[in-house]
Amino acid sequence: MNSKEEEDQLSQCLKEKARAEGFNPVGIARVTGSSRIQLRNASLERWLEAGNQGDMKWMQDPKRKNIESLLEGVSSVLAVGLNYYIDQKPKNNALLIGRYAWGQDYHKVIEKRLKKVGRWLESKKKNCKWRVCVDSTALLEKAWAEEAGIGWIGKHSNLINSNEGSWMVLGFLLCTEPLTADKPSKPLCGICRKCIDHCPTQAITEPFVIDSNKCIPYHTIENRQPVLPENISKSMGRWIAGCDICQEICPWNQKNLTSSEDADMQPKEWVINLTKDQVLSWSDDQWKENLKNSSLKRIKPWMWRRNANSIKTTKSE
Ligand code: B12
Repeated sequence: MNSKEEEDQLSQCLKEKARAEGFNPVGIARVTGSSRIQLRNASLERWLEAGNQGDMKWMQDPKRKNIESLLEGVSSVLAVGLNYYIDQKPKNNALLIGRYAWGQDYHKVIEKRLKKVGRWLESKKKNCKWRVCVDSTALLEKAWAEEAGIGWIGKHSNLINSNEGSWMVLGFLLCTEPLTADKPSKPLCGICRKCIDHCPTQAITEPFVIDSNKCIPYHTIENRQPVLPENISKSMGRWIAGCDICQEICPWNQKNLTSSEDADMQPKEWVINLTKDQVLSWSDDQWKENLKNSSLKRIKPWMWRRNANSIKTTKSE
């Protein structure tokens, strides 16, 4: 086998290993100074200059524009999606929580599984260095996912895969091993602008651009102010943690949705059954218990109460 054939075979096997861990889609990008990544870096720059990050100062970390700063000598990126769609609706009048957070903390779930894939790669290529990135590292994730061909960036700015839709969280294995790249994805939103028109706070200020200062997830998850702005509380409906409106309305999420059977993605009982009374009456200790192994622990107990108090449209039961 020549070295190109060997590289192809290793790349295929690596993707198989990732699929065996429950990831779908999976794809590989090469770190070669792609002009698309340069364009996405320029978009990030413009986004920051416009102040769209709100108080998320950590978004300004210059490392986000330089993948090499996350792993010296990085040559390839394995990008994976983990489907979190569950064919279930919250109870009538329940407060609403973004679907990405219904199950176990996806950061931990993805990290644990991708580390297994990384260890397998190292067993095949002794000198290979690798690193797992999920959400919290300074990686421009959706741009790399697009580059690896696992989906395109929709006008709502979430990554969409033509078979799986957009109900997936993303994970990345950076490595120093040269691997065979997949074709980058092409945008397929066409002239559709449903996500833009249905956003109750007009947070999608132009296609592909989210102003966090207007986005319900930003205010319910990231905003640390004691009171939410009036324009948000007036429009947040029953969304107490995150918001899925721009994805719910997306035509790519209407057909052939596979309900995840992954044990880690199944909803916690309280998450799909939550009332305002519960939110306000649970003690900090009770909240700590609820939020164990959940990505929702980013929302502190006082923030749950603040968010509940901002919700105007629901009866308590
Ligand atoms: C900051 C952040 C937020 C912020 C800001 C949102 C945002 N869109 O930036 C807030 C708190 C609001 C947020 C909300 C949500 N988030 Co968030 N968030 C992130 C984080 C940490 C960084 C995103 C980022 O780089 N923003 C900066 C701006 C510049 O990037 P952008 O909006 O993506 O802009 C890109 C496009 O506009 C594109 N672009 C520009 N012009 C053009 C033109 C064309 C033609 C094309 C195709 C593209 C394009 O280039 C830009 C740069 O890449 C990522 C994890 C990570 N490390 O990347 C998760 C991440 C994006 N979030 C995620 C999730 C699940 C959500 C929510 C769905 C949660 C919820 N249910 O409430 C919402 C969705 C809201 C929305 N519509 O974006 C997932 C998305 C998974 C997916 N399928 O895409 C990620 C990838 C985390 C993960 N590892 O899974 N999030």
